[in-house]
Amino acid sequence: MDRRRFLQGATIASGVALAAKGIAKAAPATTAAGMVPRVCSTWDFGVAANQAAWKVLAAGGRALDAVEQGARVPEADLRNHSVGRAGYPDRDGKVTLDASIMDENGNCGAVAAIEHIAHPISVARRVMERTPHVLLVGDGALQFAIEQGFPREELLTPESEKAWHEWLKTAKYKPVANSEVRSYNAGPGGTPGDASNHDTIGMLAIDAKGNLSGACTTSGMAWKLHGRVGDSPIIGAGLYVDNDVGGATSTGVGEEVIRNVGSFLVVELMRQGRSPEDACREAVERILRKKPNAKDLQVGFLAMDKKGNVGAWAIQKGFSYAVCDAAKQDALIPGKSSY
Ligand code: SD4
Repeated sequence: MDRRRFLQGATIASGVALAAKGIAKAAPATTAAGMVPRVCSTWDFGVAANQAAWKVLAAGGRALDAVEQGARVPEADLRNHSVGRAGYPDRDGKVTLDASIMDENGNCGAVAAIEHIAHPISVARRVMERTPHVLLVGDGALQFAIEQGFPREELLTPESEKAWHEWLKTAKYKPVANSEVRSYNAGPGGTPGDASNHDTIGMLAIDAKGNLSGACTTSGMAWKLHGRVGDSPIIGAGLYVDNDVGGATSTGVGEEVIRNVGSFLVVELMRQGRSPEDACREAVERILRKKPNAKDLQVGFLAMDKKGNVGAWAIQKGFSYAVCDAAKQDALIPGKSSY
């Protein structure tokens, strides 16, 4: 059945892609059910990712297809050293990627520490739709991806390799807050030494039927120990969606998010009546209460509730998130923060 459902999904997705070409702007601002199709995602690079997702939503497509298509944009972007191809490697020079996806029915799939596959978000979706499992890791995830027809590729670009060699000169591991914003703005040929560490794309969408889905994909913390897995592929930590309540995703130092099961916490706080922003703030403050010196790190949460309201909160200034709907397709919003 999984195969049948997947094939149906593929047919719908390609129909959506065709339809999207012509009518992206014709999307309803609200649907008959009063729902507002909308997509949001973390960091500046979320703007371009949202626009790809919006094409799916604008054509009446499913939020799940939207977040997959959106997440694939930074995965393919060579200027982005924290997601997908061109992601900075671990301390051994290996690019290992983490990704997760979750749909409106509570189905989820993830891959962790996968090498040589440029679009881990799509492998995560295959794990969800074609296996009885939730998470595949390392060589097993790569083997599954190859069996599924994903090409095996070298993901370490000359620029990333150069940055790694620079890092090896001191080989200090110290996560830097908001690093990717600086490196991304530097563009191709920008100073790689400036862009030490991280920044994930987490994306949440609500479609015209009022269904929510989310995706999260990253190369994790640059220069990490080989085999280190962050929050992004851990359902409940880096991503969580409950179609009755809302969804949440995170970016920043994954260890702090995992310790507090951050995204699940944000959704549960929304279930208790908190707004998305308030829920994100409380999750950040819980991290800070449990570990006050986490104030020197960055963690940001982004949430969307069942009505499509979006909110975010981060430990430190510098976090940003992008929101896209029928009214405005390129909004970039500075995240509020505790410090
Ligand atoms: C991780 N949360 O692997 C990811 C990295 C990240 O902003 O988002 N950095 O811990």
